[in-house]
Amino acid sequence: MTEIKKIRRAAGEITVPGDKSISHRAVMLGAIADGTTKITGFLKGADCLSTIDCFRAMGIDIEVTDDVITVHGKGLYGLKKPEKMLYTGNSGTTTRLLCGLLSGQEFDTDITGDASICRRPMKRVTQPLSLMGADIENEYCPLHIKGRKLSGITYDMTVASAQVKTALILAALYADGETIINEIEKSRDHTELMLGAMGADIEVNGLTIRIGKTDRLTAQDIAVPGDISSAAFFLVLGAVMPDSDIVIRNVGMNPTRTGIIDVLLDMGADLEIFNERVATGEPVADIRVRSSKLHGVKIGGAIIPRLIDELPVIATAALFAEGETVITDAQELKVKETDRIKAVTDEFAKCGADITPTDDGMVIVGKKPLKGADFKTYGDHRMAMSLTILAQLADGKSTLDDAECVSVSYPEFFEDFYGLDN
Ligand code: SPQ
Repeated sequence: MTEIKKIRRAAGEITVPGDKSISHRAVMLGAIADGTTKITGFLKGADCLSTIDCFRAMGIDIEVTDDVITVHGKGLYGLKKPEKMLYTGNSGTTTRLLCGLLSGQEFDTDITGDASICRRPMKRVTQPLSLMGADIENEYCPLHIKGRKLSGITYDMTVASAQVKTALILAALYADGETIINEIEKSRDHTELMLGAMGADIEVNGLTIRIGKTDRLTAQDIAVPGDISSAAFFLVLGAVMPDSDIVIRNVGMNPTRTGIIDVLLDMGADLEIFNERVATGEPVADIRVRSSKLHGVKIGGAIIPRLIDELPVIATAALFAEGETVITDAQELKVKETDRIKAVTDEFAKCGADITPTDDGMVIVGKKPLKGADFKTYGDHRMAMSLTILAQLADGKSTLDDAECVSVSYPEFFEDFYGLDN
């Protein structure tokens, strides 16, 4: 149990660690590109380190120094059969993207992860991949992937998921003919951007992606921007804590990820976005946030995939907003590291919050008096960080059962957090 210490005010400057989604993709695509990929700003969180381990186990030489990750790519057909089962830790992204990438290889692979990964549904990737000819045993980890010849398909997605989309895109690189994917809502598009820059045969037109069989990817150096999903905790902290003023540097502003900004502005947050620029094809900016008077909002529809990972911390902001916040269309929260609808509502209710779970989201009535509590994270990094912010404005002492789980996406979270106390 770790006590969550309270800070007096949140003020100063921070640079959040690299984007998790982009870091995974940089290693994966670097491994199957021809040439050397130098990655700066890489997130050395547990999930991305699991991706590195998996590719090393498939014969890819990856050097890790303080500042740079160097991936010595072996081309599209250069991976070798791992000697033992690949272990993806807590990372849904690693597990699901590997399903797509490994379906079309000339060898079989076994994959598993931790207890949380073994509970997360894999049918959402194995089922559409099977339409391309993939042969993956089991709907939950451990999975056995039999390398097969794949054929292109036209696939209408049934869920707004970048992991499903990317698994299909990676398989399509190896498939005969063309693959067309129609998304139902736009999800994060880092794979499409990176593959385009590496010379893949890929075209995006609104919600439709076309991928042709690709002979060669050309390695590119990649500067990973700061993760907006990590910046989200400080955006909410700055908005809800009295007398705060935080500048967050180098935040990735890809429009498929900026739903948190739209919602906070809609809630009345005092945000300033400046120094806008582009780094390796991804928009980046600095953001200043100051104490704000928030009010409740409705969040649902097409914005949900653009902020799905930020919903626990958006729910935290709603606790301090005047009136009601209603979150709908977010049933995907149930299949994350834990069921985030249940985890958020159960834990927030412990401290007296007025919060009601629904089948596809939650309803929160803000400005209720909150008291500290002994919180459970369910091993979920985003729960741990959201609860740390909630605890700042709750009366009395709060603890976390597993503060260490922040290392999945933000190993230095507590250092950065307490560093703002001045
Ligand atoms: O990798 P993992 O464990 O699935 O991580 C999460 C997170 O909160 O960090 C989800 F639990 O992020 C996913 C995100 O929810 C990362 C991701 C990606 O990099 O493609 C896509 C989203 O998942 P999905 O299921 O909507 O495709």
